[in-house]
Amino acid sequence: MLETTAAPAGVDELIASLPPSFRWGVATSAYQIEGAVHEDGRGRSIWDTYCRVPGAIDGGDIGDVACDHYHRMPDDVALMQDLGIDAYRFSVAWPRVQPGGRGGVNPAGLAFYDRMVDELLGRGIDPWVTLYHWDLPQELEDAGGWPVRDTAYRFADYAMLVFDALSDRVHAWTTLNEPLCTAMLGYYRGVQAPGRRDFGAAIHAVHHLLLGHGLAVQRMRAAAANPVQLGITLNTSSVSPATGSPADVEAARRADGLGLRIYLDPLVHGAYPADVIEDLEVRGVRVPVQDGDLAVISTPFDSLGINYYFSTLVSGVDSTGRTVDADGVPVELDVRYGRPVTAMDWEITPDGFTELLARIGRDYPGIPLVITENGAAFKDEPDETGFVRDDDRAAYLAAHIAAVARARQAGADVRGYFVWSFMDNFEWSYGYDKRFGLIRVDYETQRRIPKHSAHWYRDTIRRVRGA
Ligand code: IFM
Repeated sequence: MLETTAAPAGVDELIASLPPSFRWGVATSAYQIEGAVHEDGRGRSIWDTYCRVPGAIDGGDIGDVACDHYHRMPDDVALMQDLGIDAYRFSVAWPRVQPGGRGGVNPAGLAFYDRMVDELLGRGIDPWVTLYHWDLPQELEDAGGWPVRDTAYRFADYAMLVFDALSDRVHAWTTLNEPLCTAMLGYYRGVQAPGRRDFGAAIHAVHHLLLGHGLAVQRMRAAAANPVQLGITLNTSSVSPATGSPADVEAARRADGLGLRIYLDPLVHGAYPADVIEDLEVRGVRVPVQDGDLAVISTPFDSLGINYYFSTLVSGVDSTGRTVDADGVPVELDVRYGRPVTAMDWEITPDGFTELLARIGRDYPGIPLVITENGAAFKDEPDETGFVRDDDRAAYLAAHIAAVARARQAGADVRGYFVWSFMDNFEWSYGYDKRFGLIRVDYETQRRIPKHSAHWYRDTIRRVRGA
């Protein structure tokens, strides 16, 4: 927990320095809030399957009901309006719109998002659509999932079903949320759906995710009848070596390569980084690039979404002094800074956020940035009315928004900020125990109760706007 609730000197001034044009929002994703997994023809996703693997999710939780947002959407949008946000970032559930991941559209599933867009616009909130936030149709996983090239083409087809239906009213489009999690946590570490543990498959997934992004951007751009903002969202952290030793410096280089540059270099520069390719060769893995792929992947896009939670210190030496583990894999260990942590046990490192944004601005210039997620889980303790006095969350948000303002002063072109998350929700393999919301959800009754941080966020937006 944070040791103090008082904002460090300068935080308020930094936040107040953000311009009136800065966009403020909140974010969620479909599987984490919607529930209604069997309704209106929705197909099965890899998360429906994964949640039923014994031991995969803390407490055996599943997303079948989640926040019941599918049935409560208009009330939830009304609560968003109370926050005074400009924009709401949500994801579309692929298996709702195209149940088996291929073929025609499921009109009943698409209608939910159509209604939501109208509801948002009616309340003066700009809809920001993310097309893929991890809920791959199970049938596509059965056919090989993201490690298989065909999935990239299936994704572009699905993207067009949604784009054709909503782009008359939606201008902000994100293809993928956090491809690193899909590839590395889903196909290598096995801690997210589909729960596989195959490093080579994960690297193939990286390439096919990027290819799917590029194909979708090309087709959306060609079809756009109105001005659109097309982008992708990456989760990133600022990586530093634990010490100046060559082993630690090398480990930090490798972590940065697989954490950030393997995505941004092909997206922006049209090539995978040479050192990453060498690291992969050492591990017997090749990126499955075919002729023309890199031109597709580096199709220009308009906005880069950054999701930031913490920075990392890395060591290349394990506790026994080895630099390579028993499987021949170079050691890469996270080391503590010794900072206070959130309920996720993530260290609170807003300074790393400034460094990261300034560095992205320098190494990948000319691309507007938007913070598409930032926020924190804390051990919320509601009073007898259900109200949560979450000074810790408000302090976390203040420190990180100030870090964004500092990065802007250092030259990073950051244009907006979305809190993760609008409301408490299903935190993947951690289940419902980890609460990130501005709004408390009482899962017994589905009652929504704005926390102190929700009031703080609303007041902050007002202050910056000078309203
Ligand atoms: O809840 C997730 C979200 O789905 C993706 N980004 C990180 C969040 C917190 O872990």
